[in-house]
Amino acid sequence: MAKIDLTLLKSKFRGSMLGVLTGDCLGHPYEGDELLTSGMKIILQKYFDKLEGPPYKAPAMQFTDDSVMTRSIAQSLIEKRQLDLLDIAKRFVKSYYEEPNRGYGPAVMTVFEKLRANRFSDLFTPAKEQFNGQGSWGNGGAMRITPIALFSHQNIDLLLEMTRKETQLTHTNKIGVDGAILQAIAIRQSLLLNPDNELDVKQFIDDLISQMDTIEFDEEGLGLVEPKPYKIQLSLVKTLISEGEAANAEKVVQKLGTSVAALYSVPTAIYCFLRAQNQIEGIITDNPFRRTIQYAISLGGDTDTIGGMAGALAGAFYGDKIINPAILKHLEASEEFQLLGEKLSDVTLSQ
Ligand code: F2R
Ligand code: MG
Ligand code: MG
Repeated sequence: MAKIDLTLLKSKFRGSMLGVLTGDCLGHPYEGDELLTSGMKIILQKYFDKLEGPPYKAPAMQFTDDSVMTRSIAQSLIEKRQLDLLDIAKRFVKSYYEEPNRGYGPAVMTVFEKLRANRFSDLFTPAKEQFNGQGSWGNGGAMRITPIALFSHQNIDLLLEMTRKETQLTHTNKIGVDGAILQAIAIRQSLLLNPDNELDVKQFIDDLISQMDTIEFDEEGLGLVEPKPYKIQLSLVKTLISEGEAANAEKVVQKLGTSVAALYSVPTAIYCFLRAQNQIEGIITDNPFRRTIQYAISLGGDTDTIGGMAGALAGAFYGDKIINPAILKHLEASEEFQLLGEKLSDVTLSQ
């Protein structure tokens, strides 16, 4: 991978943090919807056009749990300059009790309640107890992992360790943890590539597949029927990408999924980012960041989270200059997220 100059790297930190926020704010009104009909896609196109057009007054688009938890991790890393799980857990719980209606996952709220009840004396048992001891396989770990991936991008072993530990505060099922790892290594890859060169999409997926090959082993001897589920999903991503326009939205949703399950949303987000390297029928824009998020939303399902994860990848690849400032003006807390990206880059790059 080519060396990235410091100014560009800092822009990529800001871009990735803003990518989460943008996908979350613009995606959440559609969360839980079916795959958008062609009529709905036209309305979405006009909506994005309007956001990018001349300024108009409207209430800011609100963010949800995805951005709240991303913000908590970024704030903690900036203040503590290392992974401080107790601090992160406290921030998660504080934000949840301050604003419980930010659209949290139905089960993860129990973790926050138990952490508060045990006064943070045991950080991991509440998550381990979820779903009768199976732990959550939701995408809540992956949706918030951006600051960890940025902070630890220089050291892959540190990235894996930090991602595992932090995710296990709420998600202990291997599928939930490995989903967060896949998103983190995909952000790292995007960060380390030069956007002036055309993205080698096939190589990008092959690199992810080879890394997941070593990460996805049946470490607990659970006798999993298929021990490499993310590898399989990534192979599907590769096949769909190779099909180009022939891979229509129905097929993409059917093969990759758009649910709250990490396995059926993290590879989908990666696909959205990679697919948006080229024009997509019905999405009229020359801006690949917008195309990534608009396409992710058009697939329906967990739109805020898939939009946010895909946005994090696009922002980490292109940097924040790619994001139309007119769109950012319509988002709650966009200045705060830009600043968090800036401060996180200062802390990371001064170590
Ligand atoms: N909660 C939502 N969306 C619901 C609609 C919100 C509405 N628009 C509003 O604003 O009120 N979105 C957020 O939740 C997802 C992240 O969830 P997370 O953090 O992973 O939570 P949880 O509860 O741990 O898991 C989610 C669900 O997955 C199923 N599940 C997980 N593990 C399971 C297991 N081992 N066995 C069976 N089911 C399991 C459960 O249904 C969980 O509740 C994001 O979309 C975020 O935006
Ligand atoms: Mg959400
Ligand atoms: Mg969601």
